[in-house]
Amino acid sequence: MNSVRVLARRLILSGMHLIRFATASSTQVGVMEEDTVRPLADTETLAQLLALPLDRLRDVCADAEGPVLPVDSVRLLAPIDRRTEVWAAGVTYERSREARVQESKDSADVYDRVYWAQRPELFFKSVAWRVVGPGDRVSLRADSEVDVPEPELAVVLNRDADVVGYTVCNDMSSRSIEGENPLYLPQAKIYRGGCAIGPGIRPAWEIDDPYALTIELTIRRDGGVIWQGSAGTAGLRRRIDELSGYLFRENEFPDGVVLSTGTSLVPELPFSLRAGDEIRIDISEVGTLTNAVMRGEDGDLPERRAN
Ligand code: DO4
Ligand code: MG
Repeated sequence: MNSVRVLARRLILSGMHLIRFATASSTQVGVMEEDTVRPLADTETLAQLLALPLDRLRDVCADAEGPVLPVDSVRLLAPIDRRTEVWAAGVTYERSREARVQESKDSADVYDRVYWAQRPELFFKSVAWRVVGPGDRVSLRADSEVDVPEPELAVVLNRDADVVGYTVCNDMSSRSIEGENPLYLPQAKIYRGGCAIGPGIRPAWEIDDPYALTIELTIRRDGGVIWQGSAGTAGLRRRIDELSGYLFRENEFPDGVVLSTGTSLVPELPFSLRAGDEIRIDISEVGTLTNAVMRGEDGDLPERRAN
């Protein structure tokens, strides 16, 4: 077992989390509390839960009973499956606006305009099967020169657009490709190993104030810390219901959706991630997501899941 996975397991949090996990014989959905996991009987996928009304989902979590597994005996998977999509909001914090204006060759004004505009920037980020889980490796594109992690609070919404919980998202980004031309955004953002989520979903009813959380990013290289920073969700320029309201306009999400709310931490240029780095994102009350970095095909690929 690699050291990142060991670390990810040790960083289990207080409070309840909805998780996907694998044992030697199966993939299951369960409730993780402290050091234990309780599989949810009759629930095969998280998507099933995101198709329920919020109060039913709450009952399912409260009624979880059955065998209790030690968390060390399971492997945590990205908390997303089936048709649940990942979307992301952009330029929702002043730091993201500033960093994009700086990296952009000729189109700095589009970032300024979208920061102030009424309509937010929302973009598709990932299908469920391509999402990297806690302890797995995220990737740098082989054709990119400047790459950063984007540590973001992600909101998990059910099919009715109710916030059911929160998780950590790493919206990996190629700054060199996006900076070349904003129309290259899908290539800068959507690629193999470009999105990590986890470790679980902290239920909405356990978070008092999503605008009072702390996000910390730590990047380790060759045994030392090469970059570290922290920021608060208080700096989010948009409200969560504003972002989800736009996302659900003219769209439906029958298996729910994960909406990442944008980055408030961007390492200064010319910093770029390298293969072998380790990225750790801590969001208070929500969780810690740790992933090692590989480049292109040079390493093990994120697991491909059929469900
Ligand atoms: O505008 C491009 C993407 C912005 C983004 O991903 C962010 O602000 O987090
Ligand atoms: Mg982002």
